[in-house]
Amino acid sequence: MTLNVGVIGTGAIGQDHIKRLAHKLTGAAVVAVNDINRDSAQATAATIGGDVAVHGSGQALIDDPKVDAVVVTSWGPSHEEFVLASIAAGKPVFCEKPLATTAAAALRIVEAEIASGRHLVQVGFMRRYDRGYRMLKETLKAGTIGEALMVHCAHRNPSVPDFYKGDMAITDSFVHEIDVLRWLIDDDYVSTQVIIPRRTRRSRPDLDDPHIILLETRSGIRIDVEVFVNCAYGYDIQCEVVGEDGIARLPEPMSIQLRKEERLGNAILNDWKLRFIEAYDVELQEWIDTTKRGEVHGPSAWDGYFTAVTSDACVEAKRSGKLVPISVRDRPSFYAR
Ligand code: NAD
Ligand code: NAI
Ligand code: ISE
Repeated sequence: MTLNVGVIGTGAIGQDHIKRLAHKLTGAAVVAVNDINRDSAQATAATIGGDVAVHGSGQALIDDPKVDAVVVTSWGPSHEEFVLASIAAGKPVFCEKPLATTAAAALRIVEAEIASGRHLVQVGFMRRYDRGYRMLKETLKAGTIGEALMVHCAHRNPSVPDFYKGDMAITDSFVHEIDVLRWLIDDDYVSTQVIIPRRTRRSRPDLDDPHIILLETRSGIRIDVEVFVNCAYGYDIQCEVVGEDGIARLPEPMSIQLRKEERLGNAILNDWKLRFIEAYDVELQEWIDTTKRGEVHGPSAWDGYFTAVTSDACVEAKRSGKLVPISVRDRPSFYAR
């Protein structure tokens, strides 16, 4: 059986996911698209081939009886509407991160999913599917470096587009660390603090850059993350866990080491699409396979909610310059681990 998918949002990652679903992965077909920019939806539909419906609204796509499951790759602020509509229609929905741009909106999704009585929502936190992060998690689980004490990370983009402003370093970029570190060390956060160092000359007045974000976990692990989205030199994701008996580091992406002209070096990637290309493939293939079995195994609406609560606390900590507690209600039994 083929899973017939409708995709809302045919921008950068929407087009990328459509190529995967239609041409690379197995078991799915893209049968419908929608974008607020109709020309973009139309042009994307033409690249898919076959009979692809171009709908005038996200709701019309969700209501299309040919659509078995929905992929939401539109702007973050529009996610809540489409995820709630998918739940109301009883259709499985894969939503790109963030699940919603505020904790209140994410909670509305959690409550709607619980009320529906079915697991329908998966959030696009693809780092959990990255081979390097998975190896790091296995190393920690095996006890090779003892108990984790500290985690040092960096999230660096070469540059960001003009629409990227305000708190997006937290709400659009740092959300990946919020999700993947919680999964990696299997612990929840209790407080955060945000430090704004000297601003890079490459940033704009409407965007603080870089940030240093500190998190403390329930068991007392301290995490520091540098988020630097105009670092210029490349797209670079770093993660080092300091344990009682040793240190474990996220592997660098594979690249040829060159000895040339009195230099020894490796190329550095410059695009998130390439850095996590395998992770996106594994994530969506698993989503197709589990959706067909009526299951959800990936990051859940609860994970999306936890991330949104943490992200809201970080934004508050940035504004106040103070340590802000992170308090999340108890995990509902519906989302038992
Ligand atoms: P984009 O701007 O290229 O694409 C978004 C598209 O959504 C645009 O074509 C826009 O016209 C459309 N859109 C916006 N509002 C809509 C609405 N109400 N109805 C229908 N279409 C609408 O952005 P992008 O880079 O593709 O990012 C999309 C989402 O994916 C964001 O949530 C972003 O955070 C996420 N993302 C995730 C990753 C990842 O690594 N997992 C990477 C990039 C982006
Ligand atoms: P853009 O401003 O070029 O295009 C946004 C689109 O949204 C337009 O098609 C416009 O018609 C539509 N739009 C306008 N008003 C709207 C509204 N009220 N509600 C919904 N849609 C509306 O911006 P761009 O470059 O397309 O990116 C927006 C999204 O893409 C963000 O969510 C961002 O996270 C993500 N993104 C992130 C990248 C990154 O590297 N950080 C790269 C590209 C996109
Ligand atoms: C972008 O939206 C992504 O999700 C990328 O993975 C991230 O590294 C980048 O900073 C975001 O803007």
